[in-house]
Amino acid sequence: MTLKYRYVFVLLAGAVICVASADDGVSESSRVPNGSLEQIDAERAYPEGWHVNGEAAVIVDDVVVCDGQRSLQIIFNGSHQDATVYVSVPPVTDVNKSLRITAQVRMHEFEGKLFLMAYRYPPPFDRSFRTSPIEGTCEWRTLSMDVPMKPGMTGIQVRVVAAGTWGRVWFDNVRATVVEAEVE
Ligand SMILES: [Ca+2]
Repeated sequence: MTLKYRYVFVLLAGAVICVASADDGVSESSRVPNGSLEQIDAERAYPEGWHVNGEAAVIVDDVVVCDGQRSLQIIFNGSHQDATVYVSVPPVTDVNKSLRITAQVRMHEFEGKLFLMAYRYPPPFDRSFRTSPIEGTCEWRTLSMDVPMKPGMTGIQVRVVAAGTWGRVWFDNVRATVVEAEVE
């Protein structure tokens, strides 16, 4: 191998490594573990760190994705159903900060309510945080809300909630980034 070709090889190897780390879908600044939904718990066949409640079917989708190779799809079949898909996020100790929670969502003929929700742990929960509900059909778009920190917090539970009768909902790339808290 000549020096010139070795140089090209090193460049190519570097590019492959960059692509592999970008596939993760979560930058260093996001505090949501496995927010990209890419890591699958083999025993549960479900994204690591994520849990689900409710009657609606929630499946790992490897075709319709926003980032990487996986999203979660929630399917409604005509009767009223709901699904709450949730993850625990570590808090920020600085009470002058907020966590900005964002998720990419997509809908197809969804009749119901889709929104993000968050609770500040530990209980009792003084208040909940949620985005305005959406429905209908849309390509990938961002839902976002800010959750201010308070003293003694042990974590935040971030929920993607869908309740409805018909259609399909996808979400991917759930993130929590630290921002300055707005003065209330
Ligand atoms: Ca993904």
